[in-house]
Amino acid sequence: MKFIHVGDTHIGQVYKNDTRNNDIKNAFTQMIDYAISEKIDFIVHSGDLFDSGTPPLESLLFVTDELNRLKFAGIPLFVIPGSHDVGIGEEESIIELFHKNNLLTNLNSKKYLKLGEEVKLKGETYKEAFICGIKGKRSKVEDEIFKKLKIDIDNSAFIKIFAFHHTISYLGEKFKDLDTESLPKGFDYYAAGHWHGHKENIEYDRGIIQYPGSLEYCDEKEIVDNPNRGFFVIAYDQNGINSIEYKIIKTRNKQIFGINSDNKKPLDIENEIINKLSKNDGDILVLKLDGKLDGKTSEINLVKIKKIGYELGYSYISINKSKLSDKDTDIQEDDIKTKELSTIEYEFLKKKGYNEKEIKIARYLIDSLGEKPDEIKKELEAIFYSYDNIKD
Ligand SMILES: [Mn+2]
Repeated sequence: MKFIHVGDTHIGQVYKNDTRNNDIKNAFTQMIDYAISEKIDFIVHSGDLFDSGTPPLESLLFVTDELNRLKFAGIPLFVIPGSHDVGIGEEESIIELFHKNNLLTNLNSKKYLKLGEEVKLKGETYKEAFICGIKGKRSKVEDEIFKKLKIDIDNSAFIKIFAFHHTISYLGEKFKDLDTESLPKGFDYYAAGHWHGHKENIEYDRGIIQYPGSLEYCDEKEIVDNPNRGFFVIAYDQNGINSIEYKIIKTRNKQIFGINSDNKKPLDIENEIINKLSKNDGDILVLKLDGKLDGKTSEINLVKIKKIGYELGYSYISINKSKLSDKDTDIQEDDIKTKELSTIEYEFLKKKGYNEKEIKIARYLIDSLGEKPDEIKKELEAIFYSYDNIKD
C-alpha cells in the first residue's frame, strides 16, 4: 500500500503574475496525475491547500475539478487546515466546505476534534493506516491544543500517521512555533507542513517527521533556496514503512544572477544586467543586487530591465535590491548618537527618494504596530486624502 504526503500547495493568488499562479495549479495537477496513474491508495495533505481562507472563485472551481478526478479514481484525500486556509477572524476553514461536499476529509471537522478541558482527537483508519492531525495556527488556541491532546489511536493499524502544520523547534529556535517535544508520541509517520523548506527523516519517538516543503516555489526566497519541489510517496505493509521516495515535480527553468554594484554607475549596472539576459522559453529570472552603488539606487531603470526581460521570454522577473546601497543612504554612526530616531528614519527615507506622503505612511506604519486594524485603516485614509492635492 502507498500514500502520498503533500503540503503547502497554496492554490490561489500567491504571485501578482498569472503564469506563476498557473504554475502552482499545474504542480497540484502533476501530483494528482501521479496519484491516479500510480494507483496510490490515499493522500495526506499537511495544510495550506489554499493560499487564502477566501480563495478566488476560479481557485475554488479548479480545486473542485481536481478533487473530483481523485474521487472518481477512488483515492481519498485527508487534510488538516493550514494557517492560510482560514480567513482572518474566521473559526471555520475553507477546507470544511469541501469536506461537506464529500470531496475530502477535513481531519479537524467537528466529528474528529472536540475542544474542552481535554482536547479529544479522533482519526480515520483507511487501508490499514490510522490518520489524524491538528490544524495550523490561526490563534493562540492551537498552541494549547498540543498540551491537552488525548488521541483515540487505532492500535490495530499497520501504520499511524499524525499530520500537523507547524515549524518545530528542531528546525531552529528562531522560527519555531511549536516545541518538537509537544508533538504526541506513538506515531510512525509525522506529516508536517507550514515550513516551506524540505527536511526528511527527523527521528521522533518511534517514528519520523517529514517536511515535503511547498509543492511549488511560493516566493523569490524559495526559488533561490530550493533546488527541487515535490511530495513524498510512502509504501507500507504489516511491518510498517517499507520505503519513502521524494517525487520531484517539473518546475520552470531558473536563472539566478548575483550582481555586485560596488563603485559602478546605475547605467553600468543596467547594461551589465541586460547583457546577461538571453532569449528563453518562459524561464524564471531572479536578480540579486548587492554592494555600494556610485549613484542612486532609484536611478537603475528597473522598468526597462523588466520590459526587455519579458520580451526575451522570461515568465517571471524578480529584482532584489535589499542588499544594495548607495553612498548617500548609509546611516552614519554619529547620527545614531546625536539624532532622534524619528529624524534618522525621516532622513533615511528622504535620501532613498520617497516623497512626503510615502514617508508619512511608512512612519505611521512603523509606529502603529500593535494598533487595531480599523484605526490603522482610518488613519491611512486620512493621510491619503490630505496629500491628494500635493504634487509629488
Ligand atoms: Mn504554507
